Amino acid sequence: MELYGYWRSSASYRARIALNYKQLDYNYIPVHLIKEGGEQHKQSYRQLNPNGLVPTLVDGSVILHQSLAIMEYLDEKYPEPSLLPGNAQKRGAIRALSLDIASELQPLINLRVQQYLVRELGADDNAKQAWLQHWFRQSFTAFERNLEEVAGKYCVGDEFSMADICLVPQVYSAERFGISLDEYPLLREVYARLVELPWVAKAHPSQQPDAEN
Ligand SMILES: N[C@@H](CCC(=O)N[C@@H](CS)C(=O)NCC(=O)O)C(=O)O
Repeated sequence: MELYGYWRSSASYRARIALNYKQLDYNYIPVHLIKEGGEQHKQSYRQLNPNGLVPTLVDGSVILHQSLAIMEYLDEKYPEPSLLPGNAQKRGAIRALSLDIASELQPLINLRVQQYLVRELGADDNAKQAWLQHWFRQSFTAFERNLEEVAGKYCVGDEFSMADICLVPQVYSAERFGISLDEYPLLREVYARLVELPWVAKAHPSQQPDAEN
């Protein structure tokens, strides 16, 4: 399998954690999102992923974009250990928390959105930071409330799941953008537990071949 990704990309980070958790070997192919206007926009990459976003997973003749679709594909092909453990209620909660991050928060703070704010709408550093703060706060406040209902050792009960895979990279991004986590004690507690897991630690951006200082 081949995973096209970028070290600091949260969606690529999700796919890496899932692959590691399932102990699947893969070749990591870096796609630099900044250099030369962004390699994700090159024709050669867009043939694989017309959205011009990472990650993309290639598994033989299968070419898949969208990290959640990639995770569900891996889960169907390699069911153990499951990314969606538990009964229907738990699996519903896992999917809901995953989507809260992958569909509601991350798209608003994605690189291309930040670039549009700055380049097309003239946002300065303060305005861009206010944008990030606003969406992180709205999302993490709700995430904290949801964790109060469903968390155990991890996001949903005591079993590691896709929701945890979505949370870790988003907290990494929050820290990178200088977002305070003080108001989210449960989220911080779960995150601290998650980053100690070997399959999560191995997926950390700093551990990737394309990592920069
Ligand atoms: N929903 C997509 C999001 C993919 C995405 O937004 N990737 C970002 C990095 S985290 C990207 O490639 N950004 C490049 C850009 O904005 O130009 C997924 O989960 O795979």
